[in-house]
Amino acid sequence: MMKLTEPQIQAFHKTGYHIFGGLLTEVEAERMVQIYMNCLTNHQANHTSQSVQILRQNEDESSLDGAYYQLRCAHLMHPDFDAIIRNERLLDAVESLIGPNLRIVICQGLYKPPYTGGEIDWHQDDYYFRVNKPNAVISCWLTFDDATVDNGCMWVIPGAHKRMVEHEIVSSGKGFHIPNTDESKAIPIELKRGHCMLHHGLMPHRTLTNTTASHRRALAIHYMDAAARPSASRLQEPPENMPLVRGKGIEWNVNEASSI
Ligand SMILES: O=C(O)CCC(=O)C(=O)O
Repeated sequence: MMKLTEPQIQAFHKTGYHIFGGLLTEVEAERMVQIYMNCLTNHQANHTSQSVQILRQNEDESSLDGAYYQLRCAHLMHPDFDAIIRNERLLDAVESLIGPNLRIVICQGLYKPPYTGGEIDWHQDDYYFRVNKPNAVISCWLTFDDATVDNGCMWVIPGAHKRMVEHEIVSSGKGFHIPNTDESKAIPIELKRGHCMLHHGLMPHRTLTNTTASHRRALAIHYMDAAARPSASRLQEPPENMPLVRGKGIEWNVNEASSI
């Protein structure tokens, strides 16, 4: 077991995030880039596929060049993505924070192409997931390219993970954001390729537009305590979208979703 140390756990509770460091080598990160791009091409070619989504678009909506892509449930698209969500070192760290029973809420492969307008504004993951237990969600953000302020790295607000705040629907209609966020204490988390960070489900976070000529590909893996239950809409997901990756989990039946 490679659990976090007690000081690391205390620091996480105080700040709401933890810089894990290297999970993949440079060579492994480059391999994941190739896998990512192949999955994107293959799933886009299949026009009936719901698995590739465009989350944000440049003002010129006819241009796909400005799009920000999501491989929804990336772990189902390639065994190497599936291996990452089950990485023992990563699970040990997550277990240190939310306990030994771990389920995936969603695993998203997120790509900001060069010069994309795809900003993801401030939000809390717990606002989407609505898990029925406090402190039950940890998100891992793993980058396959060097992530910088200029190409859309993660930003957090240390210590701002203590309560849920109101969100509004973003103007495109796809997703929510926190209006009028106080950004005075916000910090960017720049990461080398293959490195990752963890944050609390209530941590307000965002990523900005990629203004550079480089690509920014990352995997956002959202873990939850498998003894808890997510929102009704997530209960309707096919079980393979939300696999148990460690320990024991409560089971539910799709029909329960309508009664919640
Ligand atoms: O990768 C990104 O650009 C944003 C990821 C994110 O905010 C999330 O997964 O909640």
